[in-house]
Amino acid sequence: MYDDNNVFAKIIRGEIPAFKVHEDPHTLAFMDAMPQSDGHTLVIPKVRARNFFDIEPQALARLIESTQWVARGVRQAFNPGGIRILQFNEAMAGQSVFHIHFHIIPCYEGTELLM
Ligand code: DGP
Repeated sequence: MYDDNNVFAKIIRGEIPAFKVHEDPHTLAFMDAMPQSDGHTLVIPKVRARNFFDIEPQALARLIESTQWVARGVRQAFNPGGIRILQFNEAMAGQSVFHIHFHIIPCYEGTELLM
């Protein structure tokens, strides 16, 4: 089940603003509005997909390729000690926006992360 009124669908449609760092025909990346650390970035597909289980394999492959590309840019821009790549499915697992997305979360010395 996919709700077209979720915030990421609105960002794709340009109905609400986002700090975009990458866009191609299939994916979009933008800064997280509630960052866990400096450089926390989200990568989403443009297709309607609620989660990891809903998305078509080809769209997932494109999303992962885009995530790798963006994560390389985040690493270069922020120079963290490490980077977490996270993805949650359903509220029980911590998902709050029901349009599949990957988190790119830079990790720094002395900074404790909630996710
Ligand atoms: P998750 O818990 O995996 O569904 O993460 C959703 C993330 O989306 C969370 O880190 C906060 C972020 N977020 C929620 N609403 C907005 C928004 O309107 N704009 C942006 N840029 N990020 C948002």
